[in-house]
Amino acid sequence: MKLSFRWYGEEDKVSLKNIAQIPGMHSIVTAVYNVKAGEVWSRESIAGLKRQVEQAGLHFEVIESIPVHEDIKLGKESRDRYIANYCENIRRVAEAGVRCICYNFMPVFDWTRTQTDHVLPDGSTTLAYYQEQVEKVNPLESGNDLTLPGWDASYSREELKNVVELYQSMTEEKLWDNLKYFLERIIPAAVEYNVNMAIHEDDPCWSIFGLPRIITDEGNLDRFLKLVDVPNNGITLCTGSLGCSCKNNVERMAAKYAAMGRIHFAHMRNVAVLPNGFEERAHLSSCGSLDMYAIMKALYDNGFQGYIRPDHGRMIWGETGRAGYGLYDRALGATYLNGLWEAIMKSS
Ligand SMILES: [Mn+2]
Repeated sequence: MKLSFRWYGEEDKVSLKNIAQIPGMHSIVTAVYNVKAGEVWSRESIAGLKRQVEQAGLHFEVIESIPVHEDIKLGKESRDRYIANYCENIRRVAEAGVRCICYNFMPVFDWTRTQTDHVLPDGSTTLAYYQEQVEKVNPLESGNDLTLPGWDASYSREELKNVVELYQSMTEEKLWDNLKYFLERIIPAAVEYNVNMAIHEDDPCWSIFGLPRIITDEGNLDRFLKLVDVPNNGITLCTGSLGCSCKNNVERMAAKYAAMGRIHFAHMRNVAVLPNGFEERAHLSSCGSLDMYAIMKALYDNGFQGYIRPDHGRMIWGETGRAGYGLYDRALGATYLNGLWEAIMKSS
């Protein structure tokens, strides 16, 4: 495995220098952030990221993410232009040395939590999802001005309502059709430029506000991989996104898809599954519902050679900043993942 760490560019409070001091760190996971979804990234921006990452002694091999324009997910006629731009971005980052691209195919919302500062008993803060809070903020209900963290701030309240409404008549089957259309056009570019595409599961892995969601469980991941059945069409195994539903056996999925050579990237995060939702927890197995050792062992035993990053961390030791993406708890997570991997390797 190649240990990696997400970095939000120059605006990030966490410096590349600090990330490089985490033992065993290999790669930076980043993206060009100041370009609208669907547009082409400039070669200068990509080269600038590569230069900074390499100056810190790290590798520039993973992009998270190249966003998929909403018109592609909606299957609008304008999608062909955005798909052409997407292929051009694949080409440009590949030419800069990128080997793996994470993306998702979730309508409207990239991720949904109801709180980003839930206080745990030890005083740390974390992201959480409580069903009763979700129901209070349904954008389809007029007169509702509440928002959730993670919502795209570029949408006005009215625009958000409109785009959520557009999806109300879309079936999951139609979304599958639109995903297939997209993959059939981008995967050949990924093959040509020798890049692995790694779709991220829907987070959380169930429908909210009537939006269709399809990258949610083992049956759907099986179906996804068969849409374009080549190694470059793979997944990001996000343990927290899949593991927030008790129905998903993340360890079994890690073993199965690693054996197939289709996991190109792993997001390692522990969650506590609750009757009314879930809370993100420290990485250690005993802090949440997931057996992180068993998942790492499943990856190791099945020949996983891709990138791994500690996913979200709590805010600890007084750190402030982007919720889920502080330095300290993610660094603890990275060190824990290193320890698990070394122990698994030496005892195998
Ligand atoms: Mn993730």
